[in-house]
Amino acid sequence: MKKYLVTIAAGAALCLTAGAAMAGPTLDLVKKNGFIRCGVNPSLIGFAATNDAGEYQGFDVDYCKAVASAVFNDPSKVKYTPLNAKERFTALQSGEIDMLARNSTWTMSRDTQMGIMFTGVNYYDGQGFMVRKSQNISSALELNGATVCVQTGTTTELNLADYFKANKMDYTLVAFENNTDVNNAYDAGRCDALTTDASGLYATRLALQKPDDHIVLPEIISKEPLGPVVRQGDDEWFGLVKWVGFALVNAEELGITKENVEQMKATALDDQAQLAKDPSYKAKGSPDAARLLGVDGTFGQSIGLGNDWAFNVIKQMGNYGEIFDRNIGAGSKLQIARGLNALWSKGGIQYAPPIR
Ligand SMILES: N[C@@H](CCC(=O)N[C@@H](CS)C(=O)NCC(=O)O)C(=O)O
Repeated sequence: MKKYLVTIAAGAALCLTAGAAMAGPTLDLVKKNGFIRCGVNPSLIGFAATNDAGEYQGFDVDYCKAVASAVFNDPSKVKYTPLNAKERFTALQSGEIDMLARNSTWTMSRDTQMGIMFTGVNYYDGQGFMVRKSQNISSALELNGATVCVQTGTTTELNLADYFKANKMDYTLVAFENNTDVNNAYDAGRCDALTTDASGLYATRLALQKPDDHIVLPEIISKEPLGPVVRQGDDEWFGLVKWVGFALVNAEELGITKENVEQMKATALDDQAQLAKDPSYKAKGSPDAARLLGVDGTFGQSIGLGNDWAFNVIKQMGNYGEIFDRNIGAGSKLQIARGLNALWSKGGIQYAPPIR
């Protein structure tokens, strides 16, 4: 019996012990440089684009800033590299950037054959079509014989071929390496339809001469899980970038916002102090919040950071829902509905593993 108990205790110790803190080479370099080199889209309104002051803003930009907040408690510690579709992965492979946050679809070949890894999905998307209202088209299935504008080096051009083939339709391709050329060609009437990720269609439409003259057709022809990407071979950095995303989603689930995060942390600290005095004390805050905010446990250490890593992210950037709303959702020009990007508990599929 005694031997049996010893075995259980040893097993439990083994299962619960966290690994020693280890900063990977990328984090070391980032700390040495004093900033994160983040690859972003040159101009995709709502996701990554420069404002009048020449500063990058947007949903993807905020992911770079969230990582900078975790590492430096300062979202401004980012150096942005604008990259088009063709250049983006090479910039990561060559070490020119530390991470990529640029509406990039997580596919098997990209994830397994290119020396890069997707850290998660910050936006569940799908490919759609935009046409001029004057064409009186209400479905993509009416596009037989159409001329379609598309950007090269994307999943978009591959899905387009699949879709037309599957529906036994013909099309003429007008392809460009740069988005501006795609949009200008469509705006000038050189093609009947423009196709890209639905998020990109809404962003592109705003940049056209007369946005109201165009509609997005209802068909979504592919799965485009968009997410941040890092180089293979640095597990610690991969973990850090990945868990910043999970922290943002967990914060939304727990109702922790930019506004109330200080208060939530104070409550967690008070709970701990009361519990130390009286084990029967009923905590006011949730244990999940205490772990996320670094009050309980040492979770930051395992990704090479301090325990206030997630607290700093939420304090600087807000939670996932807040980032979504102000850049592309209800509080933005784009007005994109949460849809698939609502939390799993609210009808969407955004779901983060627990901090434990
Ligand atoms: N998600 C797709 C498409 C991403 C993509 O590059 N989309 C275009 C059209 S919205 C874009 O962002 N272009 C901006 C640019 O290259 O400047 C992929 O990863 O291949």
